[in-house]
Amino acid sequence: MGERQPRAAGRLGGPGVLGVIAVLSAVISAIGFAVVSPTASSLPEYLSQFNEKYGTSGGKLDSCMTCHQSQAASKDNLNPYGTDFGGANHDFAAVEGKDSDGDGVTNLDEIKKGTFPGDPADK
Ligand SMILES: [Ca+2]
Repeated sequence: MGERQPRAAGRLGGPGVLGVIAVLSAVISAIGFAVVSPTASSLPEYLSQFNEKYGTSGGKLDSCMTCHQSQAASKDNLNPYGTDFGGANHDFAAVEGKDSDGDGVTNLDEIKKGTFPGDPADK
């Protein structure tokens, strides 16, 4: 029973590498959180009101893209529907009859059909 196994694992730094990976992923997720949360802070309130009103929760329109031109939502990148909605003091009903993106389909019809009311390429 004189077998001796070289402790190669120690030399390769097994636990050390895992530790570095753990720290790195923690840092990366912290950065991701810091970048994402401020831009999204104002929006979820209206998005949840939208979902509640139209029953769109979990669907395609349950998205920043409903009112913004990108997922990085800010008030500087509102799409035509978001602009109209803001201009109507955030009254959904007030903009239902409009065709904000000018594609010939009213906002309410687009919402019912599950297309973006602020994207003329989607109707
Ligand atoms: Ca439309």
